[in-house]
Amino acid sequence: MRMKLIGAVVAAVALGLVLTACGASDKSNLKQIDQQRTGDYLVTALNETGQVKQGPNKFVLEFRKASDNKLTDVGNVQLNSAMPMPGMPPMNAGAYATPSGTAGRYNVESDIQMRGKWTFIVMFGNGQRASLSLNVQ
Ligand SMILES: [Cu+2]
Repeated sequence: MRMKLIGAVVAAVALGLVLTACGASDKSNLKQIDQQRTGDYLVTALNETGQVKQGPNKFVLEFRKASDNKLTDVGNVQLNSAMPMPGMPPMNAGAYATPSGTAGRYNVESDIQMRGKWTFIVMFGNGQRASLSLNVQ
């Protein structure tokens, strides 16, 4: 009886480890730049350092369901980048999101000409939008 109980505990712990490992495979070793929740979605920008440098940039955009934190496909993704400038029209940086091959994960290429606070508006799905802040160094 006692051995059965221990066996069950060992099995549960082993299962937990397997589940943890599976959960981890859903993520990469990328660091978060910024995240916003909009409706049922968590929209996250990530790259290797978690920081954005002036000039050409590549980063990853992830879309997850807030309820289970699982990556979810959102179809076409459009980006609108802007840096508000006092007394001037906002600057913008070209930014393009393309599907990475993993549902819910997109590769972004952008060319950011100026250091400072940028806002990237992310438009996806059925008119959803998120606003991400990038502190460009
Ligand atoms: Cu500027």
